[in-house]
Amino acid sequence: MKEIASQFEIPGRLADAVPHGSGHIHDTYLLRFEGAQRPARYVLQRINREVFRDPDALMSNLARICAHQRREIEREGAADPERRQLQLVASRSGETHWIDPEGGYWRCFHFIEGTRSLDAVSSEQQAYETARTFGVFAARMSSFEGPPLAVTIASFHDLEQRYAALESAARRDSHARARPVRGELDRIAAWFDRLMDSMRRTGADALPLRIVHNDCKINNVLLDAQTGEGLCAIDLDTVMDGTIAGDFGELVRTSSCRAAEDEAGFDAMAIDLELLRGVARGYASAMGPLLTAREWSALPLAGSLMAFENAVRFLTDHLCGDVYFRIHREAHNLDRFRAQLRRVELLEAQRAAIARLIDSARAEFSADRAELRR
Ligand code: ADP
Ligand code: GN1
Ligand code: MG
Repeated sequence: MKEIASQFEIPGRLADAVPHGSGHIHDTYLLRFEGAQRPARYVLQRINREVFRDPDALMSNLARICAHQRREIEREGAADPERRQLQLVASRSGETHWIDPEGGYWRCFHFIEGTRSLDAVSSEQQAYETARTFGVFAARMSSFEGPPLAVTIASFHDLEQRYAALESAARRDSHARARPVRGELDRIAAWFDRLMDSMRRTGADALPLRIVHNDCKINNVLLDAQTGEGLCAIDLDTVMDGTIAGDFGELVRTSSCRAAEDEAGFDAMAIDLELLRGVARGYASAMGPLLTAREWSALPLAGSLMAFENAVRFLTDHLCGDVYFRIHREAHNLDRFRAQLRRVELLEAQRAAIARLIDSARAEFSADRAELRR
């Protein structure tokens, strides 16, 4: 670790390096440096190259996105600008990353002090702040200029392709894991048909593209550890063209109940409408004025779509031998899958109530709100 850390422009001496966070994709370490004017902490990450096939394009996106966010934050005149966005530390040769002799891509960020990321939400205020932070991030990206961002993962939220990948994994059954989930595969097939139909009915299959975050899960936001204020959207590797349904849906999936993603406890799984009100109001407070009527109409379905997409991806990975998402115990992806499929059922049962909360947020924050209130 010392050798890798020494490739970045960091003053002082490395005191320790420990694995950090609960992300499923990269290898993330927290570094503590001593000996310069004062101790300082950094986040060192090895990019997952199985997931991100073109790390050069990814890093070029990331540098442009960080610079744009920085400019917007300065223009807004927000307090504490360096805690509101990711900041890369340059390599000794002035690059955004360092490539090790095995071809591993490493990058380093300033650690944003005095913050925390949550794996489950526990109050309406937390849901509001999380959603608002992702909303603010996307609203800032609406003024992004220059050549289009590279596509870092193709067809990232393409439900038909995700479902086809599951079917083919089940057919191949490379790890002999399909038999115990036969019944669940049938349930998934039925949900797939129903949700595709709902997508067509609500217009969620024909939404405009805009630059979105694409991975708005709750632990990809840093909240101020003291005040709870949402400060910074992180994990920017999938920021590219996408739809509002992906972002809002991921917020609903991860912040509409008190359970963590892999937890299937009956009470904690219940959809909590107070939390959902926080999500709807928080996201709309920033993005509401920019949304079209068609986008608003797609929002009530978005959470079910993202819970379903993640369920399909977790089960696919379980069947393929856990090659994509990091797991921490045996059958972890199977547990995640079961919890997410249950979430689809619970969210669909509440779709009308969710739509009412979104309508209220629309009346409060959309561009045509005066008309809607009448
Ligand atoms: P992954 O793609 O594996 O989820 P992330 O980029 O989300 O990787 O990082 C994993 C975790 O590390 C985050 O959930 C967050 O808790 C923490 N983290 C990442 N970058 C920073 C940072 N600059 N400051 C503070 N914490 C960070
Ligand atoms: C991954 O990187 P992380 O842990 O924030 C995944 C998301 C999934 C999520 C499920 C690049 O997010 O798409 O929804 O796990 N990221 C990528 O927890 O595939
Ligand atoms: Mg993450």
